[in-house]
Amino acid sequence: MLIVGERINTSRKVKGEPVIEQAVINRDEKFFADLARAQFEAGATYIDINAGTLTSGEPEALEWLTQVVQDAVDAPICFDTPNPMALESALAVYNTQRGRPLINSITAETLRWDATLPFVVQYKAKVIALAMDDTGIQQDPAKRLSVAQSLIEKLTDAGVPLDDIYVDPLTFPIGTGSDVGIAMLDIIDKLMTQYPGVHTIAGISNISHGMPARKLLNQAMTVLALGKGLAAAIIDPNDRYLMALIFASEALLGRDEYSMNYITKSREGAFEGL
Ligand code: THG
Repeated sequence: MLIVGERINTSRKVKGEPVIEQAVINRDEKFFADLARAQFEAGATYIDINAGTLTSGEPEALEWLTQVVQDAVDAPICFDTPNPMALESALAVYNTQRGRPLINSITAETLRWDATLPFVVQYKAKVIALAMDDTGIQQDPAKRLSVAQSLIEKLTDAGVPLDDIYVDPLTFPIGTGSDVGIAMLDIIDKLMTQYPGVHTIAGISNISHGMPARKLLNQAMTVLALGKGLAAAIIDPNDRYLMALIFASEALLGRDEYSMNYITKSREGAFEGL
């Protein structure tokens, strides 16, 4: 499983305080170097950076975060912004030796599609396709599935290889409706069957928004989605139990030959005390 570390996100609060946002405003380099390193060492493949709460200062903030993160760790970056100007300034300073960038995300909204696609092509980026269009985010899973399908068609028509596309069915908080979890699993299932070779990704932590004991819901949702073939997850890689569950699930799902990764992690002590 491809792990996208979600912790560098200005909307994230720690004990109710917007400490991430404040650290960006303070340009606290060590804070973000440490956050990037902690996630990388815990097994994050990509480091997600999101400065979305800064609105007018977002392009400068995302550019600065790009430099700090790429100097701290040898991991590619997931550029998490709906703002093409922020994407442009961050990609312009991105060190491609860290690996191909992951653009998070493109949608079927006309303006966003037109402004984002050139960067996907220019930087040969991998891209997250979010299932929304000019009508906004649809509650109805059948509608989200059809937006996702049309995005896959549009991207491949534009020359983006299927292997570079990560479709995101959108994760709704389970508090907003009892069926949102099963709906998301169903979209993943259908996409994997209809488009062999395409990948799916999800911002798993959204599922638990507003609920008690969030980690449990995130852990359970990750395992369930893995069972449907989820290829990548935007999660907190510093949740050791979650990471252990991912290794266990992949072994059980035939995604880990001879359970080698599972056994190696165990030998390294990754599961100690769990
Ligand atoms: N899809 C895509 N990108 C995304 C999302 C998605 N990017 C943003 C978001 N959703 C994924 N990132 C987060 C980051 C933090 C949290 C949720 C999603 C979160 N954090 C807790 C909080 O703020 O209270 C803190 C959790 C903790 O660290 O303890 O909820 O869906 N493509």
